[in-house]
Amino acid sequence: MIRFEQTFNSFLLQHQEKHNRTHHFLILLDALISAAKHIQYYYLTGALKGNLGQAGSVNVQGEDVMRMDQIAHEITIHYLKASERVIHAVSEEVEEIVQINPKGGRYFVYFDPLDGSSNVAHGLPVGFLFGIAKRNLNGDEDGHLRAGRDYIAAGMFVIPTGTFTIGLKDAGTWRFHMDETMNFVRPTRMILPEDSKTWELSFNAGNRRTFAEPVHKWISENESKYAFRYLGALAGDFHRILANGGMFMYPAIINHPNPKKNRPEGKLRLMYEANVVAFMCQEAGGTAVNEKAIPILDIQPEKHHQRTALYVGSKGLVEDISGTLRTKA
Ligand code: AHM
Ligand code: MG
Repeated sequence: MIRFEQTFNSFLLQHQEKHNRTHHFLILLDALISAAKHIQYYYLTGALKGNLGQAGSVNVQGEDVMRMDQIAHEITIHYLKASERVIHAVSEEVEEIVQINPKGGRYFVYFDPLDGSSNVAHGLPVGFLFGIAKRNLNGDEDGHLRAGRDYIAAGMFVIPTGTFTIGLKDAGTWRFHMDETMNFVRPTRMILPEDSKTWELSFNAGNRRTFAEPVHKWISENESKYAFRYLGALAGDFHRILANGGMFMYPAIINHPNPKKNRPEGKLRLMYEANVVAFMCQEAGGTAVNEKAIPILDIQPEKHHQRTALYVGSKGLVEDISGTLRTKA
């Protein structure tokens, strides 16, 4: 039987018509898709081209930068420039804001071009995460430190499976698969399942004793009710949560035996990691909070590379752990 697919482009044109989006938004999304495909190509051929090793330098977070991270960053900046629609971008790979088209652009793009770098050397899944905000049309610019609630879209590509998920403001979260012609097809609206039978928990279990005592206790009391999955790349782990329900968490680390390894602010980055999944989760009927049970999307960032703890997923579970988080706040 022939199966007829809808492409992302036709989906987007219909979305444009229905939600009064400008063609500028479409051009920007096309640029991000081109970047993701290009990164995926490099990733798939990386082992052969020697791109999966260490580049010998450190990124702004003081971590080793792998060659693929740099390549993915350069590719993304190239396509954002070519789109001419971006004022500036914030990339996990670069400390400074990257000026793209300050006079003519309309959007800010916050992105992590290759998230989950510990998987790179093994050719395992990584993510390309992005959030988009619009320029301020109603007053002074604000340093472009936008809270997640002001994003108009956020998405992620799981590389190298080529699955693309995007949350569109007030228009749902949608998943697309890449077909053999490298087109994104088959839009599926993602709604977190209410039935807890399929719910999963996802967190770095090796860290559990380093979490705040009430969080550790909550895990001990609740973990046996759910399946446990952890890949170590947010895009892959969150991909499962969106489909199956449950909760991904990266709590604050405060009780590490080596105090230098504590991360009281959390590990993940607010603007291009936590906000991206929180935005998609909200559009799919879920929610996300930080260590103080404050909604992630309400946090007003003070700096572009700000970190946060993250609890994201099905409302029932995130609200349950929020009660625990409030008791210690
Ligand atoms: P990265 O930006 O250095 O790749 O780190 C972000 C990644 C996330 O994708 C993932 O959820 C988390 O870090 C995994 O961290 P850990 O290895 O501590 O479990
Ligand atoms: Mg990252």
